[in-house]
Amino acid sequence: MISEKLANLLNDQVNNEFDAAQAYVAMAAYCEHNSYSGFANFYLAQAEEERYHAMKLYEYLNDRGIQVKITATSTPKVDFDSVLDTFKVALKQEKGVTQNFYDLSDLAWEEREHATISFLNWYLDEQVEEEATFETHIDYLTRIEHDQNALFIYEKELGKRTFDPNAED
Ligand code: OFO
Repeated sequence: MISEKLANLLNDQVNNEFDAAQAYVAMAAYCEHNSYSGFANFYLAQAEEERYHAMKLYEYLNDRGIQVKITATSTPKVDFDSVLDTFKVALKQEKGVTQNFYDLSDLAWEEREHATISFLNWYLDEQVEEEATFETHIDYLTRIEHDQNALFIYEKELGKRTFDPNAED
């Protein structure tokens, strides 16, 4: 049985994931506006992934007999100093999401809610991957920041990214 406290925190995370999606669309818009369509594509795929994360939580809550309450998303950051800056902001955001899942897991363990503990493990693994991805991009972009040719090639690579929900589970 999921307590009201745990259900509310899980519900908050549905909304946090939609917030993350909006933040990534805002980063895509910044990149697109500055003629970096490959980076914009990367962020649009990331936004799709965040919506998938939100809906996975949504389905879990439904399966547990809890009605999800969707709230308005918060206004994302829209001004950035550079493409590299978007990746730094993204990493910070991901670290915040990781903390959310640690808090959720702590509560699930406290309540001995074993099904929820098991469900949340997927997100904990996912967050390790997400943070590593952004850290790698920050390292590469820092290295090639002033090399327009390298930046062009790197951007084209990220322009190929697509989101495949079937590859997630
Ligand atoms: Fe949902 O993983 Fe990023 O935020």
